[in-house]
Parts: sequence; structure tokens; C-alpha cells
Amino acid sequence: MIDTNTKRLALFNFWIAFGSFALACVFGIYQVLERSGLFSFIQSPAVYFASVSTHGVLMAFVLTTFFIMGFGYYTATTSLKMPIWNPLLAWSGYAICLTGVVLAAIPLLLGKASVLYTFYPPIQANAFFYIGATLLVVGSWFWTVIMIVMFGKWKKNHPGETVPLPMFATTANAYLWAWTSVGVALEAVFQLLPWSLGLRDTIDVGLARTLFAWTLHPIVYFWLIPAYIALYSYVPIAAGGKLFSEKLARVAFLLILVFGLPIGFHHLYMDPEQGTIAKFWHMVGTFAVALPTLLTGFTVIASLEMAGRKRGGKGLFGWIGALPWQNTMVLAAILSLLMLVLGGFGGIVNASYAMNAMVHNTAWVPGHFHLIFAGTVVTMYLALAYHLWPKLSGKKLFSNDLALTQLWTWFIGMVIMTTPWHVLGLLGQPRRISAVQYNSLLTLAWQPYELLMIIGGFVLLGSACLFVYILFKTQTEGTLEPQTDEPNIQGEAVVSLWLNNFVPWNLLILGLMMLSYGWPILQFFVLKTYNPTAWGY
Ligand code: HAS
Ligand code: CU1
Repeated sequence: MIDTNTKRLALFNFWIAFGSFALACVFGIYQVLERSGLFSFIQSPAVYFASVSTHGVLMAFVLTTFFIMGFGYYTATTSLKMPIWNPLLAWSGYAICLTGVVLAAIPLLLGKASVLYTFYPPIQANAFFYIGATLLVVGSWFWTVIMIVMFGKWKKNHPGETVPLPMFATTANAYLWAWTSVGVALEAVFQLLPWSLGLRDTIDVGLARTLFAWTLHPIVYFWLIPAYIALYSYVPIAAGGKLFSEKLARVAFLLILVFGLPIGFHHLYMDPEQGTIAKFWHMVGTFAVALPTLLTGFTVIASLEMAGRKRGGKGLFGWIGALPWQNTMVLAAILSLLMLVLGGFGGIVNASYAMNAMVHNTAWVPGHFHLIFAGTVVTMYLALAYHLWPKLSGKKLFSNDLALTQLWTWFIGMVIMTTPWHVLGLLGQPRRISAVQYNSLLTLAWQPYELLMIIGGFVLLGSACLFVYILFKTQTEGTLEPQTDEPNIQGEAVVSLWLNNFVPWNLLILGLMMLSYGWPILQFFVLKTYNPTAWGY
């Protein structure tokens, strides 16, 4: 049973998460229209970059962080069957995150922080943007501590027992986030903040990009893990079956944690400040991290197949038709996995050093991450919202049919929008441009794809509005529903010590991080790669 405090904590986090999501979708529609270059009256690079920076920050940092915190609190109390450890700390973290969001939003909306969600120097934002972003990270650390402490306390009180899978995965994510956020925190505190406050004239951009790469890759798995928790813990039961293998699930989460961290240089393949050997090493790791996703695909599809066959599905593919497509969690899983096929394929192309040269900094890259993040990951967030809202608000979901329509339209819109971006990237369209106003044979070939992108954008906006409408109606009109406990989402009871513990894995990560980032960061201080006086400062 969930206590009132946890319910409130989870709902308060979800409101910020999904409010930001809805707002960011509105910015998105302006962006597809502006970027297409077809409507001269809305052309404005200044407004475009302010909008796309706000959109990116809201989606990548605000939606995710608040959703992950809310879902983490819910998972911890329901799977461990204990109240939140130190609710005051949890609420303080929430308040700090929210303050950070407000502080960052002001310069973003005023066009004083049009630095995109990656905020790479030398483009500079108003100091309040960096202060806000730092507070968001600091507040989320409170959540991290609470998850790790609750994991430890439960283990202490249940010696020899296995931590339930959803909490094991949430704790893996908390450790992942603790490691991940250090890179950007160092960049913010030692470089961006002093520089934007005027305490330093200039900073080493190569070092800043290296520190950001430390964060940029693993952060995508921080966003992904809640989606995988749903795939492993909720989907098999919703489909009428059970998880094919809990051991494989734990292995997948651990592999994401260990391999996801030391590989950020696949974002820097085309950068000059890092050497080939370091890039090669990070590339090997990048291929390794595809493994847990392949494992996930295998285990989840095997679980779905078992469920489909149990429901009477026959033949090689008959089980697919036998699945309960009317169940939002099951439908979301199928659509998510479908988007993961192309999104993951795009990731493998990006990761291949030579092919990266072809797609880097082109529209292909936003195509990749919209499909895999806004597609695969957010679809599971939406399904989780439909699953959790009745439990948290005590109200019945307003309409299952509308929720299914919403999930379908989100999928259709995302495919219509991102397929052209992949093609545009191959046709040479750069990313991070505000519009294509110049006419040449090359850019004329882009036009049909720009139109498709706009259509996709409108379908997505409609879908997002429907999502907000369903939640709003559930909250305000839904009939009261008796509370149900989460079904027992733990399959096999006993797993080995290695799969129930994070100490050895954290030590391994420490070693791998030193290998991957030790010299690449040290070189900036030893080799004098950067000499401000040479540039007349
Ligand atoms: Fe990525 C850039 C490589 C996964 C997000 N990525 C980005 C950026 C973002 C992002 C936001 O190596 C842009 C950053 C920026 O602004 O500069 N990415 C990868 C690789 C993977 C990957 C190798 N990315 C993700 C995930 C993200 C995400 C997940 C968000 C949540 N990515 C890159 C690289 C770049 C990059 C380079 C830099 C590009 C550049 O040049 O700037 C892998 O984890 C992907 C593994 C996945 C697979 C797919 C397996 C398929 C399965 C589905 C099976 C389903 C079936 C259908 C068969 C190999 C498991 C079933 C059907 C039924 C009916 C049931
Ligand atoms: Cu990455």
C-alpha cells in the first residue's frame, strides 16, 4: 500500500515532468514550422534558438529528472514495502530542483540562454542558467541518496533475501546518475559559472566538451532505465504472462551501469582535443553497451511470446496477434520496441567511427535521439503515467480507448517526423540551424522531407494534447477506484550475490572511468594544450 506522503511526492514530481513535456511540445511545433523555412513571417534565428534551447532543456532535463524521481519514490515504497526514508530530504530535493528550473527558465525564455540543451562553450549563457541547471542536479542528488539508503536499509533488514527487481534497477540508476552527473558538475562549477560571472575571461573549450561527454552518454541511460523497469516488471504481467528471466534482467541493468559510463567520446569522434586511441577505446565500449539493450529486447520479447502463447497464439507469429493490444502497457511496449529497432540501428551507425563522419552534426542525430528518446523512452513514460495515475490519485483512468489512441498517434507522429530527419541527414542537412532559406539544388531536395516533418510535428502535438486531456479528466472527473497493490513483480526469489549488490560494480566502474577519462582529462593540465596568451588574452 502506498502512503499519502509518497503519493503526494510522486504526483508533485509527475506534474512538473508532464507539464514541462506539454509546454515543450508547443515549442516543438513552432520549431518544425520555423526550421522548414517555408513560412517567412515566422523566421527568426533568435527566437528559434531560444525556443529550441528551452524545448531541449524541458524534455531532456526537466521531464526526465522529475519523472525519474517520482517513479523512484513510487517504486521504492511499493517494491520494498517501506515508507520513504527521510521525506523531508525528499521534499527539500524537490524544492531545490524546482528553484533550479525557475532560475534557468527566466534567461531561457528571455533569449539570454540560447545555448541549446548541450550548452557547449564558447556560446555563453546568462549565469542564472548555469546556476539553475546546477541546482537541478544538486536537488536530484537528494533523490539519489534516498534510493541508495533505502536499498541498503532493506537489505540490512532482510539478510540473505533478494532485493526486488524494480528497486534493484532503480538503485542501479541512482548509482549511474551519481557517476554521470559528476562530469557536468565539474564543468559547471570550475568552468561555466566562473566564466559567466566574469571571474574568468575564458575557459578551455576542449576540457569543457570532454567533461560534458562524461555526462552526455550515461545520462541517456538514466532516462532509459525507468522505461526498461516498465518493460521488465509491468509488461509481462500486463500481457498475462511472466518475466522470462529475472537473472537476465539484472545482468542487463548491471551492464548498462558498467558499460554506459566510460564511453562518452563517441560524441567527440570529430573533435580535435582527444586522441585516436582514446576514441577507439570509447568506441569499443559503445558497442559493448548495445549488448544490454539486445538482452532486453530478447528477454522482453520472450516474455511477450510466452504470454501470447498462453493466450492461445499459435505458429511462428500467431502469439503477436494474441497479445492484449488493448492494454496500454502492452501496446506501449510493442510500439517502443519497434522504434528501438531503427533508433538502435541509428545508434550503431553513430557509434561506428567512420560512419559517424557521415552523419555527425547532421539532422540524422536529432532523428536518432527523437526516435529512441522521445519515441521508445517517452512512450513508456506515458504508459507508466496511465498505469500510475489511478493508483496515485485514487481515480479511474478517464478512457482506455483514448489512451490507446494517444499512444498510437505518438508512435505515428514520431515515425513521420524522424524518418525524414534520418534522410535529411544523409542528404547533408546540418543540425543546429534555424532554417533553410537559401535555395540550391541541394536544399530543394530537402523540401518534401521538411513538409513531412511538419505533419509529424502536428500529429505529435495533437497526441500530447490528448495525453494532457486524459490526465486532466482522470484527475477531475474520474470515479474513485479501490486501491490495488502492485502485483508481485519479483520472479525468481534467489539470485547470486553478484546480482544483488553494487559494491564490486562500483569498483569496476572506478577502474574503467580512470582508464577512460584519466589521461584524457589530465592532458589538459600537463600538455599545455591551451594557451590563452597565444590568442592575445
Ligand atoms: Fe544515442 C547521440 C550511439 C542509444 C540518445 N544519442 C545521441 C544523442 C542523444 C542520444 C540525445 O555513437 C544526441 C546528443 C547530442 O545532442 O549531441 N546511442 C548510441 C548507441 C546506442 C544509443 C550505440 N541514444 C541511445 C538511447 C538514447 C540516446 C537509448 C536516449 C534514451 N548516440 C550514439 C552516438 C551518438 C549518439 C555515437 C553521437 C552522434 C553524433 O555524431 O553526434 C545503443 O544503446 C543502441 C542499442 C540498441 C539496439 C537496438 C536493438 C533492438 C531491439 C528491439 C527489438 C525489437 C524487435 C521488434 C525485433 C542495438 C532490442 C519486436 C516487435 C514486436 C511486435 C514485439
Ligand atoms: Cu552517447
